[in-house]
Amino acid sequence: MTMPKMKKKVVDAFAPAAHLTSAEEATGTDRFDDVYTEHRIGKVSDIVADGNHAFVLKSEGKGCLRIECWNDDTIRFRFTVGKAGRDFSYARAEGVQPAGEGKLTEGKDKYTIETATLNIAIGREDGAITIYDRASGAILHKTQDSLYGRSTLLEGVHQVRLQFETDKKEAFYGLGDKAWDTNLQGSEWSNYTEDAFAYGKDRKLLYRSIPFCYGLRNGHAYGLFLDNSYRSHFDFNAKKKGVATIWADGGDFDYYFINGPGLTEVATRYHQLTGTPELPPLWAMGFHQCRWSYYPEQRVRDLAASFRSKKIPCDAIYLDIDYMDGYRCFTWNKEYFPDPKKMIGDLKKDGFHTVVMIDPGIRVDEDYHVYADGVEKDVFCKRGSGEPMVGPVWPPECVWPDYTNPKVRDWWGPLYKELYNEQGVSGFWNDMNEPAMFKVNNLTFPDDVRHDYDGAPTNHKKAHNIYGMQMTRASYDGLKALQPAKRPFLLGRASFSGGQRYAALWTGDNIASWEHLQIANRQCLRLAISGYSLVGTDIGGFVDNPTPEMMTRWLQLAVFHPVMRVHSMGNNTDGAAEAEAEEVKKAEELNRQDQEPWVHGKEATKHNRKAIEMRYQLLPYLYTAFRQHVKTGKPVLRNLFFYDQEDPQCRKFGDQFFYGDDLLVCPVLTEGAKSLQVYLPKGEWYDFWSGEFHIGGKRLRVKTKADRIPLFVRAGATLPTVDVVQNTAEMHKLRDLELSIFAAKNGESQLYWDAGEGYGHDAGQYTLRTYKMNRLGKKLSLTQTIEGDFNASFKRAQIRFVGLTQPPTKVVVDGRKQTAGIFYGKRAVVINVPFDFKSIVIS
Ligand code: NBV
Repeated sequence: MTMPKMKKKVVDAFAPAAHLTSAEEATGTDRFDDVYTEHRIGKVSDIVADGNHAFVLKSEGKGCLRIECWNDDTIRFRFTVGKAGRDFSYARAEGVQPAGEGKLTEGKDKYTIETATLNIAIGREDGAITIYDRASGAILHKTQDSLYGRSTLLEGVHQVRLQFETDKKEAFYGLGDKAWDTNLQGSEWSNYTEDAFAYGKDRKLLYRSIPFCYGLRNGHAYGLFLDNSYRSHFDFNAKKKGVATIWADGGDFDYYFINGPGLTEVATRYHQLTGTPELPPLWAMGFHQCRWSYYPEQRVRDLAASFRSKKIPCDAIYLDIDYMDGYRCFTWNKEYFPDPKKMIGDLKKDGFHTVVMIDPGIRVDEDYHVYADGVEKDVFCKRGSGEPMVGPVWPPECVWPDYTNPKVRDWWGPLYKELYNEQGVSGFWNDMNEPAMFKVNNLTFPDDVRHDYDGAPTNHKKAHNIYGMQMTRASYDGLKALQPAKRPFLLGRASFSGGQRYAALWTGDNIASWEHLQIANRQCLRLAISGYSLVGTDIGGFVDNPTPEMMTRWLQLAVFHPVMRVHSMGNNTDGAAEAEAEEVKKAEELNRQDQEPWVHGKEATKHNRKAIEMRYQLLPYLYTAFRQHVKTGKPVLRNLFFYDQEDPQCRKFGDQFFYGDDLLVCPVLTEGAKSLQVYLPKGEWYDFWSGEFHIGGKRLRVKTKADRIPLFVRAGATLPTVDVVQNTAEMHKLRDLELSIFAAKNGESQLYWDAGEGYGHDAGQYTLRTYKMNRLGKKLSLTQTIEGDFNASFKRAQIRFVGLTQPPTKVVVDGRKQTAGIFYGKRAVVINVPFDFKSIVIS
């Protein structure tokens, strides 16, 4: 018997909610919960050019579309419900303007805008968009009918949406801050910055909102960036098969299609739009030690002394909220820290920078100068009713500056003066700026809170996602104005696209678990390819205690995360008592153990020290990679598939990554691992530790050791390293730089070096060295070209040749035969030459 075929009911997951009635239906005198109107582009009657980079659609529908060619590969589509309002963006870097050109042609069914690389077709019938790669004719982006908007009588615009065709084989990456698997295909996410204490892998909302994703389709990569600060949602083929949907809870559907074809090209174009950070001070890339909280002063001094006596390098110590007087930002608890200036000065003499926390929640207290002055200057956020927005964070009653108001940002910056200019604090840590609020399930402000939004007042729905970013902007600009000759260092928690211009990020309140170690890496990678290269995690986990092995593995991984900071929840009770945060109290019971690199016994300390030392040895390389990011927008951390997006194996090994162009990192993320399967992509590689040569395009099982993680170097690379120092200030006294040459037929690498602080580099005070290698038979030559005038402390380069098949019999440096200063080791030949050498030829 054949069963009758059941018809599957098709539910449109994106249909208007049942309680809404359409404007067409609501024609009589009946009343409804709310009445909605749909906005589409409709029949297109004309497209009018506005200059040579922009085009405006004339159409029948209630939705308007403007298309702008920012360059040949970056196309902006701004869909508005009704006429377009002010063109304003917090995400775009200052001064970036559309500079591309498009040629418009009219066809029977469609209009076409042509750039050098893309054809953008706009359907006459409904304004649907199809983007073709001109070279191959392949479809890169095809909207499913028109862009769409929905408004209701009571809410105004409450949804703007794009649906585009996709299939199961397409991979989706990015989206900033999800702890989920690398490829987001088949999943759905929202963006609304949230205080995500002890988050899990599947937590939908985390601390940052970055509405930017990559698609990788038939080997061709593209990016989609939704420049909209409302809560946004990305459905990657989850609710509706064959379709990906991106929508936001208000505003314009203002999105950029960013063409590849390479993933790296997409990343760099995204950075052209949203900017890159400045080069951080070198100390910011050293090792940092944090805990909630180090106090009183003697404890901080003892901590610093322990680092030095145990010979574990360290550059910064952080003070969490307890350094403040009753959680009043910009004050000190004088009982714990009677003379902060003296303490900070002494720490500095010993090579430690002090970083302190500043929260946005300002204690309501008329005797507190920040509150009193803020009230007088009217800087705090207000409810829709006009009453101040008051709520609990650490103090039971707080108010929050409206950082979306330029006047408030100008008021905020100088508050750092005493800490920064007078007491010598080096850097700041902006926490709780989602903005986070205690006691309510909502975890944040209600929607009616008002914000200036830089002169276009609005409610919290629109301003929530950019609140934290604007706090870091106010802090960053303030620090810059207070000490223009210093590079600010700011560590922030909440942010939005473009926030990378102001602050480094840490991933928030993670957990000491093996799963979280993997998540930590994934989050850093995802953040890095989403615009935030200056990232790190709470090493060892914030909540709970790591096992010795976990702590070591975490440190070994974090050598390759641009921010390397240990942080833990510690056993702070005061904060929990006053704030009555139940979750904090619970977690606090689990957190009795310290998390400094020496607390897990002799053996673990040895491994931890080795990892931290390695960070310092590699700093010239890491700093160079970061400088490349600043200049080009190439992410510092890149998944393997950024190296080869055609190779499916590269997509499988999601935990491996590149730090810069030359190092391939294979972290150990599981307990008791005896070996690790790694994948070496096509190309030639050297094992960093053994010098062993490998042809890539293969899997390799590597035996793991307790004191290291597998690490490979690209053949052809010249890797700059230095001797171990105890802090970065010492690095500028070193006379020797080590250059390891990983022999190949040819190759090129760079070293960037400068004072590590200040802006001398803008006036040529830097040295950028390009090393080029060539091998022909037994003859291997290395040339160095030098740009910039920085007088580095390095006087000598120790050249280590790795991978020579036989020891050289002749060494010629700058045209002269060299006989002295050559050492034949087991794995490498070392030749000492002047730092400014021009060429070395060995044969
Ligand atoms: O200031 C205390 C903590 C801080 O240590 C942590 O790094 C932040 O992410 N802060 C959150 C508030 C604690 C909430 C549980």
